[in-house]
Amino acid sequence: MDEPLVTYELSGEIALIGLNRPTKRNAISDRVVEALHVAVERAQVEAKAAVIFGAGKHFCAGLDLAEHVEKPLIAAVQGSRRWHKIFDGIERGGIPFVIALQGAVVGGGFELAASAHVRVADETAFFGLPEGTRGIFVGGGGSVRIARLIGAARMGDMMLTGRTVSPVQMEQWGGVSYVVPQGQALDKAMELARAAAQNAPMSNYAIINALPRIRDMSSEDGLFVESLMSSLTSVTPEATQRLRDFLEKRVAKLEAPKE
Ligand code: 1HE
Repeated sequence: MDEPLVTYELSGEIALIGLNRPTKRNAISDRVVEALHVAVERAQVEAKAAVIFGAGKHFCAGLDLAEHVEKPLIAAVQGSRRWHKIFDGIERGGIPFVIALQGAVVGGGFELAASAHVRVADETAFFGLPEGTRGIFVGGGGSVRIARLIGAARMGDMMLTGRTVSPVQMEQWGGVSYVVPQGQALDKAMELARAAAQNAPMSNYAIINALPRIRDMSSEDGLFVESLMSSLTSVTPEATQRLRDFLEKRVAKLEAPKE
């Protein structure tokens, strides 16, 4: 039997979703993006958080260029809209997605990473947007998500010059939140996903769904929606219990970071 293009495994409350086309550097073909969609939908039902990773030395080489050559215009537009829908299901689904990055995080691979909620890179990771070099443009939501993460000027620089960016630089730009030693991105991503899975599901839902929407609102509308979300989450039985647990000293206090 053929290896699946995307692997899926449930580890306790965490869904592990793996791009599994290492011989093509996990390039995203139409079939890969559909298999990713199935896995993401399944995770929303079965898991409290999910981790996406790429098999092999590279996270993802982006769009499958072999499949893209001479694609009819309408198929290219529809393909891009499909990526939007599927990546939106990650960004604005119901559970936190943590992404583990190594090697190439390129083009559509970077766009996929930008749709997750937490990004962890190991020190082998490098980020590139070679669309300019290839004669195309981003089509997987990057002009919105990557531009908002790192700034349109930096994104434009990467696209125009074809430069690659180190994980340390990307962390300074806000494109990743953690840089870990080689080979440790998946473990760190699992640790973070397990931590996020402990939150009240309603809080996670609010964080995932309200934050990107509030970002797109005026300050006045954003503050109003914040008040609604804040009161909505605080009246859940889970919030009442968690607040009592703290007041009655049944849970650990926050600590200063160790590093
Ligand atoms: C591919 C792809 C791909 C590799 N589509 N087949 N993405 C890019 O412009 C990145 C192009 N790829 C690379 O620059 C390099 O492959 C890597 C730096 C990622 C990895 O290098 P390396 O030396 O480990 O691998 P390789 O020998 O270049 O590639 C191994 C195989 O994967 C080879 O196929 P083979 O049959 O000759 O073995 C490559 O052709 C194949 N391969 N990358 C198809 N991308 C929604 S719009 C998003 C727009 C974009 O994503 S633009 C960015 C496209």
